[in-house]
Amino acid sequence: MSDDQKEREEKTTGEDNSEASRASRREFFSHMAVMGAGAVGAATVLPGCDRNGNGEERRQAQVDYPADHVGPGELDRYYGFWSGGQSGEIRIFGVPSMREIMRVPVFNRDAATGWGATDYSKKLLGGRTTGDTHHVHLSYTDGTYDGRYVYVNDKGCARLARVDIETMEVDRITDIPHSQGTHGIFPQRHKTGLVLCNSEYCTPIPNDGRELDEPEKYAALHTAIDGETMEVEWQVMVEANMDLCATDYEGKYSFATCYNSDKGVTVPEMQASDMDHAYVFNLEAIQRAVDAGDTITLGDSDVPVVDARGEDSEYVIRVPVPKSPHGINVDPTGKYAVAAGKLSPTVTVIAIDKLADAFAGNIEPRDCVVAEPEVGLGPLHTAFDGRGHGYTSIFIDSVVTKWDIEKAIEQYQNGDDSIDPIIDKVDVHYNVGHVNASLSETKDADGQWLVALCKFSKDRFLNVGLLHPENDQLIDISGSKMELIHDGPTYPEPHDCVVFPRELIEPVKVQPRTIDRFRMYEEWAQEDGVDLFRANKVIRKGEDFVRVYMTSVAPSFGLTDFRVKAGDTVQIVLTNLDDVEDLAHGMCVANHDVNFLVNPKDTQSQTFRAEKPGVYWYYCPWFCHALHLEMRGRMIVEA
Ligand code: RUQ
Ligand code: CUA
Repeated sequence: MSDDQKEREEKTTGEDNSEASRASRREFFSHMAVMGAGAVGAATVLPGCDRNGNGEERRQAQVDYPADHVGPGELDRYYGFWSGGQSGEIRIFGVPSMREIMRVPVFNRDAATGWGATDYSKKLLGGRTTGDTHHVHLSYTDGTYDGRYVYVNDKGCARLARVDIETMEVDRITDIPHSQGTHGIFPQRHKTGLVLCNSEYCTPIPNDGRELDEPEKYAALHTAIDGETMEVEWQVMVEANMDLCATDYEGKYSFATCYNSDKGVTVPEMQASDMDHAYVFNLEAIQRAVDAGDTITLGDSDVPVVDARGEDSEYVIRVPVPKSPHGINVDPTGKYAVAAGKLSPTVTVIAIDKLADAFAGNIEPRDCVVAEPEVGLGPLHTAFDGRGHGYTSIFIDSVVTKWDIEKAIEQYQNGDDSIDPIIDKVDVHYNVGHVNASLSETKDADGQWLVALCKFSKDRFLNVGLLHPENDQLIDISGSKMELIHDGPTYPEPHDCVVFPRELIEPVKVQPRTIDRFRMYEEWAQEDGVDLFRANKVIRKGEDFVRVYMTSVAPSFGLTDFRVKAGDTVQIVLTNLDDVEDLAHGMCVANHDVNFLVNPKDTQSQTFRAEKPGVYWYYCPWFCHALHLEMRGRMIVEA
């Protein structure tokens, strides 16, 4: 292996593909086989048939593995967390293989896990079954990811959810008062801290039937949610819409792009003016106002609100930027915030250390702009490599533009057109939205991989009908020229992603029962005088409500049958006693639309009506054992 190849290999999969680590993974699989789950791994490839469809020729040609090759049994060097857009979920990818490894249901109804149907998920979701996840961010300590939480927004219903990384399960969902189209979110980076959330849409506030036809009076809110408690701490009311969000590295400021400073309600109105704004929020001043009670409340919400509509103030200043800005991204040094023009071919670089002077009134907000390089038609988002370069996604041109931040500043200051900050452009396929690079949004940006989330795949994949997949492309940015490495079809529509080395998080393999969900089950068990790990019984809780406690150990349930009466509401509480990693069971009740997953040492529950007398088999839907099909029992519904 040449040095070059070795370096590639290390960057691709890290050191952990040592014989020892592969051996330990082998042990796990042989353990599964001993348990009787061997059938799971019995792949069937018919003789003479290559699954790639190209036969021996292709196998021979594959001697030179490409840079993103992560071989069978090898692990990716990086994790990627993708938002799932209209699917309402989060997806976990491996980078550079770009394999989708897992999905985390968030605002959606997920049939595989029962999310959205189980009792606790229903309680978190408040009866809603759809979502639109746009931005995923991890919690921070000292400017980098601390591996505790993932935050994700729902643009559809103005919510912020938090995923507990230890168990990869949503543990909190917070409704944002008086907000519509909650879009940009960003956690504070010195320490999370607050998670700031923007309302993209302006409405009457409170939105109770007043000012229906007076859009000039509509307003929007910049909301701060405590990343630990997930409580809404405060809101700042501004006069116009807010799109993307960012925070600095010191906890002083948050940012929002405003693409519709005219407050239009039709498309032509929304793009009328040549200059819009980047709002800068002074978090210390806002906190002082909140502490001093210098706030109002709105409608039925008791969240303190700072009214900062209209003029620049100690709370917010408006930096003029051209035209209809979309993304705003802070570079890994924490010195610059870069707003992308969308309808202008430029990005605007704002020097964060000048903002204090602008807040003090010593300079104009526009004086904080230190560069405005021309990057292409339709710039949307900018990622960074930690070596002084920005990588801006260009929607209309379908390219990613790599540019030099300091050169752009020099060009702007000297008005010198002989200085060209543009280093490279690479075609992407097609119409790229977000780009994000490994650790780009932390002070540790490592400049290895860039992911381009393309909104259209057109001809890049097999034709699958009316709806085409998105195309998530991987670009190697470790050299001076960008290199497109991989096309990846994804189910609609990931908006954003974060990519970080796998060492930064450490999910568990057996349910530690630490999140809030278990408080609910403990309360029930106490109320009913049972031990969740032993109980296999039916407890009648009222005229027509029964709670059925059950345990599971492969390949049986603790109850071979249970009896209820027709018309009963039945709540099945299933505790999985198995503690072998990935030995999941589940509960599916025939013809009753009940189906949920129970991981090792987990408890889950679902509630349904048993309408008609008869015998209904319940069974385990997760392939858990050689006798998996026998893992079933009868629900007997008496007349
Ligand atoms: S957005 S394609 Cu929802 Cu982040 Cu820019
Ligand atoms: Cu338990 Cu299948």
